[in-house]
Amino acid sequence: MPNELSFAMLKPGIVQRRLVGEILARIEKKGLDIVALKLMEIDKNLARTHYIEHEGKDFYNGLVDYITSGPVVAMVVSGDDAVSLLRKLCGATKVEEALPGTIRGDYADHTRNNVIHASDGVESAKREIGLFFSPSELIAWKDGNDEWI
Ligand code: 3AN
Repeated sequence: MPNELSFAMLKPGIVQRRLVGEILARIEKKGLDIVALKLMEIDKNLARTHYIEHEGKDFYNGLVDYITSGPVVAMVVSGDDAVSLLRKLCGATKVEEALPGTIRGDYADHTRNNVIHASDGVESAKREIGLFFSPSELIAWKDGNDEWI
C-alpha cells in the first residue's frame, strides 16, 4: 500500500456546529496521521480555484458562497492509501447516497453543504495541499503506534 498525503477541509457548518473535534477524532481513530492543521477563512479566489473543476455548474456559485461563509479547518493527512481511506470515511458526495457511519452520512443533510472535502486522487491532493499550505507547515512525526495499526 502506498504511503500517501491527502487534503481535507471541514466546511463552515462543522465549525459552526462545534463538530470539529468529533470529525478529527474519526480521522485520527482510523489511524491516519494529521501532519498539518489550521483554522482559516478562505477568500473567494481560493475557493474558486479549489473548486475550479466545477466552474460553470449550477451549484458552483452557491458552493463558493458556502465555503467562504465562515472559517474552515484545513488539514493534510498521511498514511497508507490515505486518499481512498479518507474518501471512504467521508462517504458519498450526494447526501441521499452517503451511508450511516460515514461523516457525510451522519452529519450532512444537503449535498451542497456536505460538511467535508477530501481529495479524490493523489494528484488532486498534491494540488490542493499546495493551495492551502506551504511546505514548511507540513510536519512529519514519528508514530510510536506504527507496529499496531
Ligand atoms: P466530492 O466533494 O465528493 O469530491 P465533487 O467534487 O463532485 O464531490 O463536488 C464538490 C462539492 O460540490 C461537494 N462536496 C458538494 O459540496 C458540492 N456539490 C457536488 N455536487 C453537487 C450537487 N449536485 N448539488 C449541490 N452541490 C454539489
